[in-house]
Amino acid sequence: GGDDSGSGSDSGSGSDKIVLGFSQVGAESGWRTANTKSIQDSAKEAGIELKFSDAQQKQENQIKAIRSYIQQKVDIIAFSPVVESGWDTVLKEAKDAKIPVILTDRAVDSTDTSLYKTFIGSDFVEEGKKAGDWLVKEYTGKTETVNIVELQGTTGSAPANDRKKGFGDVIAADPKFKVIASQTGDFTRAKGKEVMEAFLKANPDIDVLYAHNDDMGLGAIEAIEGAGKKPGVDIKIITVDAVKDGMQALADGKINYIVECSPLLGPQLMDLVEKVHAGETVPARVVTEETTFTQEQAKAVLPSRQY
Ligand code: GZL
Repeated sequence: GGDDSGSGSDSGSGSDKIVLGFSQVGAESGWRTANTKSIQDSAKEAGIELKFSDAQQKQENQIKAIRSYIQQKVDIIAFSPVVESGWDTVLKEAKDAKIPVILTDRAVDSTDTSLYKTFIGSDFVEEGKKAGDWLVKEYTGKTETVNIVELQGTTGSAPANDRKKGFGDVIAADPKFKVIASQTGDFTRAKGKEVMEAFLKANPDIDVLYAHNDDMGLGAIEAIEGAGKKPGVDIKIITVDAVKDGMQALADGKINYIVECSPLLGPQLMDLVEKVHAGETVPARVVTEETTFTQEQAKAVLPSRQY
């Protein structure tokens, strides 16, 4: 297919190799880059032939890529759905072509769970909850209003929907927490900076920023410093991911707390690919292990971080 970059570990004939077609969201963040590397390295390691495509965060490009994998008669299709809705038609085409599908990273809202074999990824509601829990603890005993602005991930994506929900459910317990502005920064630094500049212009007294990923938080830090305020001090910042640049900002005191979202799904994905290809049953849901980091913890682990 025209849009398939065809990169990956296709070394020679290897006719008995499993051929995996993977449609990636894009290259929007440090998390995504690490996720792509994990998938490519693990496919090589497992001797799986990987056909890989980058959709530049556009659903129609992912649908085109999946259709091209169906035409190429790959053994298995895996993808990270950029948004939750609009997948049933193309997933039915894969099912009719008898090509099993594995979801990674983000979920779809299809009610027909026969359309994919398993979904491996984080629990984003839990991630939002962890962010909210930290904030509640941070402001325990305080009574004055806490003005919060929120940089949401890609509109319609599972991480954006669920991180917003998890966080909102926790802070709803105390009326002093007020989300005074909430808008998408599309998981990118550039958009995060742009939206934070607008937030700062419209709201003179922001106490907290909750950003759905490190990259938007890092963009927001540039905007906060540009407005003559100290990130991590004048405005407390909570982000999600824990990629290297985010962890550095945490260690430097510009971010206050990071909820980890592991991008290293490659090894488990290849294991699931092999099992599904062999016709073995696999769990419908595989949840990734992940933790949280304070500024002190970031300083300690920074040297050993893989991404
Ligand atoms: C989460 C993943 C999100 C990351 C962002 O699993 O889908 O997309 O949190 C990335 O950094 O862009």
